[in-house]
Amino acid sequence: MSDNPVVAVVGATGAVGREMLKTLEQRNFPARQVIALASARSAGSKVLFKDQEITVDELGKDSFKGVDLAIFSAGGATSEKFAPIAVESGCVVVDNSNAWRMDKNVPLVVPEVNPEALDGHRGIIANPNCSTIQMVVVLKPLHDAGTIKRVIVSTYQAVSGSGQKAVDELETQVRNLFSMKEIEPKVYPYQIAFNCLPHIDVFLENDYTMEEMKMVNETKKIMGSDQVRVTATTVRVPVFYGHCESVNIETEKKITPQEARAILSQAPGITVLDNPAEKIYPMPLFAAGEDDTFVGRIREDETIANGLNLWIVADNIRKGAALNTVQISELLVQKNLLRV
Ligand code: NAP
Ligand code: 12T
Repeated sequence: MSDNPVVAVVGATGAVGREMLKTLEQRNFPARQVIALASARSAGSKVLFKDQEITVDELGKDSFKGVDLAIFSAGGATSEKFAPIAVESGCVVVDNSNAWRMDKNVPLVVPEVNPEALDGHRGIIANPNCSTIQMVVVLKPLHDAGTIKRVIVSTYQAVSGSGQKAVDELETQVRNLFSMKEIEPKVYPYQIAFNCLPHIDVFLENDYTMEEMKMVNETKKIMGSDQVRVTATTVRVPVFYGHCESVNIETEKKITPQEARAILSQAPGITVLDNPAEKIYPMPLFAAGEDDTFVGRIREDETIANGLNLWIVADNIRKGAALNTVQISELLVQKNLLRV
């Protein structure tokens, strides 16, 4: 492609969509024009991009004429219906929803882990789940060093993962509790303020949640290995931005904590924060707004021969969503893959 691409952001008014516009701007993505799309609810409203107000248009079948790259962040149902329409109109789609991730014709990409998966794409590329992204960024260099056999992960996920309404709900509940008003849960089934909910996305027949099974299945697909066994418990905590994960791994070859720190310090997209004596460890409060994935509390699992425990934190809206999507888009430009 000789000209810079025309980019459409679908879901531009949402928590992820607004961060997407900010990230495209901050990283100076080479867009000839940026178009903002959302539902009829916010058609006509304005979003900011490079100090300019862009008027939001209602998403429709004709929205993608003249568009080269369509970034979707408007829910699975919207992606399911409109991503094929966008591809039909000549767009390449990078999709943030769960709709296409496990389709065998759709690459599921974390640029630090499997950029080669983009080659030969058929028009739709999927951005993985936020919890999967930050975990595989850390697992990949350790897998290359010692071959991971098994992963046990528990997550502590921020409310921003479920959209702007959930951010507002936590804030309202905290305010109401301090002024002795009634709490009325809407986004979540129970009060989230001062609580933890071991329930993210829907429950499945095996009694795991969909969020847990995304971590299991997406990790295998991105790491390109069915041999990595993963089991997950995903928990919503009353934090606004930043997901945390307690991750236990078992490897074929022993990796000492010192070796793991050295490997991870050299790996792309990772900052090691691990000095217990100085109380240095990753926390969501400090990861929020940052691009890197932070890892610390690296220590030996003393119950098995080759095991490590790790604590991984990242901004779920940035690396977990908008940043990873923009990094994929940058790779598409660099690799000249914006035409199918
Ligand atoms: P959000 O704050 O609720 O925003 C939703 C956005 O989608 C809004 O812009 C909304 O527009 C738009 N939208 C909703 N229904 C639509 C429709 N029928 N047609 C067109 N636009 C529609 O949610 P969010 O947190 O930004 O999440 C958006 C998407 O990103 C979801 O698919 C979610 O699964 C995904 N996501 C992925 C990750 C990840 O793990 N990678 C993390 C978070 C979210 P209006 O203003 O018109 O309502
Ligand atoms: N339900 O991209 O609620 O599949 O935190 C991401 C986040 C789904 C997804 C959440 C979710 C996704 C959430």
